[in-house]
Amino acid sequence: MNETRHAILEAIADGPVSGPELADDLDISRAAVWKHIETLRKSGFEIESDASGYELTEITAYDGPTVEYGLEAPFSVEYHDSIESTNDRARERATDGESDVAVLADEQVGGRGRLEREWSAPSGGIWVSIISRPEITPASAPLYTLAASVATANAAREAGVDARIKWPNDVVVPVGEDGAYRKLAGILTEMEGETDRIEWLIVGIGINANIDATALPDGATTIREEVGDVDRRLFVQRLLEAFDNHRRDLEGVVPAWRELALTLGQRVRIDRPEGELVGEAVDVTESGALALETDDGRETVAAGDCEHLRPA
Ligand code: BT5
Repeated sequence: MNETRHAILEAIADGPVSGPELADDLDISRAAVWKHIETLRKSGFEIESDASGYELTEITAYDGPTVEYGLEAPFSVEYHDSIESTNDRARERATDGESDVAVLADEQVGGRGRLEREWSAPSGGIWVSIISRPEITPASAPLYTLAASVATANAAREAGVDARIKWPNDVVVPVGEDGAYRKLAGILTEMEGETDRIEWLIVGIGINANIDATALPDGATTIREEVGDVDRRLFVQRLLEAFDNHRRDLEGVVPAWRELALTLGQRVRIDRPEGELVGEAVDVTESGALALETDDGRETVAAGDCEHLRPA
């Protein structure tokens, strides 16, 4: 956000400050103060004004400036009411050389899952794609996906949802005790680079927030369905802050992931290009691969679709 507008918000957040006082403190004209206040109001900051001055009373809007305001992570936020796919837009910005941008949308009309599957993303959800330029090898990139699922699950848990993680990238809500679940969020990581170096990495996170589950495919759940609507602005801020913390401490990601894993201890079937594998999921390795105990011994899988099987 524009620095002057940010300074105005900080000043008027704790009580009324007069226009002349703001103009003096910021070394701008009174007319400029008024213009900035109008711009802020249009961005969704509710600013009251009376004889004692301007006061920030509420932030109701969900958009770029309101998400950036108060965000304790280094991301600039680009917001769209409606977009094809936030991952596609983030790709464009990453290709232009940018980093630490979060592309956010209220609705996606061409949302993508993994392997070109469709992702339903109606208005009311949280659809966000974050650009990073990490100094890690592509082999460690899955840690970014795990970091995003840990950040998502914990943000949902803070909102009161019993969110857990299904390997590798689904945030789910368990149904009963036998490993069944409904899907709350999915993550799509895409990157560009060479064998030993990542140019850019985009983590796309889709969270079914303030949406009726009936608007989504079978097997999906939403935050609305589980606990009622959330303040998406605060939710995204917690999500971006947690993700930023995890990417700065990649060694802590797998231990944090294990704590939330619904998959460990389950009998699973992994569908992968080389063929399917059935066994008990026993651990996740340091690089995020799933370790399975199969009839033929221990196997590790780096990628694939995972299905929880009902106990025999
Ligand atoms: C994923 O794929 O779970 C990754 C989803 C990533 C979405 C985000 S939103 C922001 C960013 N921009 C994008 O365009 N994408 C990312 P996958 O594991 O392949 O799961 C896809 C499958 O989940 C579909 O085939 C459906 O069966 C199901 N599905 C589709 N939409 C869903 C939804 N909203 N909630 C739960 N399940 C859904």
